[in-house]
Amino acid sequence: MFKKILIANRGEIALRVQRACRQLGIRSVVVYSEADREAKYVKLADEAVCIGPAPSSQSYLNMPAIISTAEVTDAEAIHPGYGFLSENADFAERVEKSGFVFIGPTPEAIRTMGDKVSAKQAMIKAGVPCVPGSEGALPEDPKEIVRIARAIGYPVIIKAAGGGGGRGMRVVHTEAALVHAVQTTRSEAGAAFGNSAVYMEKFLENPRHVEIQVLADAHRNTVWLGERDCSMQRRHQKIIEEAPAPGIARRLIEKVGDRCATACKKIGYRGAGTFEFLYENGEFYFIEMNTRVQVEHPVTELVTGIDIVQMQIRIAAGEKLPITQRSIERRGHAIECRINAEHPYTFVPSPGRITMWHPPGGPGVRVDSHAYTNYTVPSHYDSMIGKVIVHGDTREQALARMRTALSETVVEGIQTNIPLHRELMNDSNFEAGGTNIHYLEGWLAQRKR
Ligand code: MV4
Repeated sequence: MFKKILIANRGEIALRVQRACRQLGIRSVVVYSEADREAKYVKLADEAVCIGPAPSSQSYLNMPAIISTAEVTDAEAIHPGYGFLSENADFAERVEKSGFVFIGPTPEAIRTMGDKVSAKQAMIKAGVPCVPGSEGALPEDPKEIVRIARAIGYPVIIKAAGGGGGRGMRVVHTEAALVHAVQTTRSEAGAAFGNSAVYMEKFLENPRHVEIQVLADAHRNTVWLGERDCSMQRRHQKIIEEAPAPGIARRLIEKVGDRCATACKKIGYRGAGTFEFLYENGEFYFIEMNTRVQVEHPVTELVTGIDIVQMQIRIAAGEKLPITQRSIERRGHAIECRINAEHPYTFVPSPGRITMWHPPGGPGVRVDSHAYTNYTVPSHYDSMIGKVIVHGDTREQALARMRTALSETVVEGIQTNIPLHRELMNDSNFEAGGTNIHYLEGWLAQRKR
């Protein structure tokens, strides 16, 4: 096992990784920007090194600064968290070329999954069900493009190979609009991602976003840890996630989960990963694979009892997975609410000093946050300041625990989205379960203030 790990991230996930290291008896080094000097994980760190000014381009995205900090502190491995450099294949490669272990998949796997066309091709080959669409990238010939769209049937969606997470997409409803839409998406993709390749899929109108967590070790052992429903989102930012996904047949989930685990084995995947699916009319359709630990990983941890971040570290150290698929039992129901420093109605970010921070507690309640009373939320980064996660024997019990937890939570000095979560936990459609990816935006448009 490693003696020392460098944590190349900030906020709640830096604290989460620090805790996993401590529990494994590993010392950790945190790197931080000038804006994060007062953060909790910096104060709690075994070692902390300031690597640059507030803008992430000069700190959390500064590869030479991070790698040279690993060198001078004698760290053996680097955990990238989520966001920042976590899915940057060039970073993973530079980390390994410098003699450190990148806690994540191989650079090749990150690269394959980062290109959404090659990711989909790998999944089709590995037997994962995908959205019907073009075989690979679209050709230049307009006649060919029209033929492909006719075969799929309208509406179709044009997506950039270099996009993902909602960037670089365009829905097309008619043949008249098709060729122009492809051209526009191409040129936007070229400018935004340096890759003008685009592909086409059948556009699913009212799907849910359901994703499957996997773990794979370097010895070809792979498991899936169940699914998460992440449909409650606004502008591609998830705000509530839960496990299991309400109302989906267990047989079906098991079939898809097994396909994901088998696919990992076939492509030689290593580390933690997430298969993102759209779920509509009783069918799963793969869209993208994430090669990092995700914000919403705690709901899976609570229903399985498996520490995903510890597993990432143990896998990177070359250990065999200590669990088999048969040993994994999923118990009860978990819900996560992301707490953002933002106005609850306008969503305008609300950085500044937290004058009072009272996190909730009690049975089945977990809070992952780096915040504390008198902590100043910097304006330079994502507005998420923590997550409240609950677990119960049933979805009803989890909901009751979340309502109680949110009623106890006090955050003063800044605006947060806690009022929004309190309302949603009492919304009859959320209570019923199974709302789709468009539900929240519709609800917000109708909402009485
Ligand atoms: C889609 C889709 C409908 N049909 N693909 C958006 C994020 C990116 N990961 C893929 N996205 C979508 N792809 C087809 N063929 C609808 C979306 C989509 C979406 C997906 C997941 C969660 C929220 C979403 C919000 C809008 C659109």
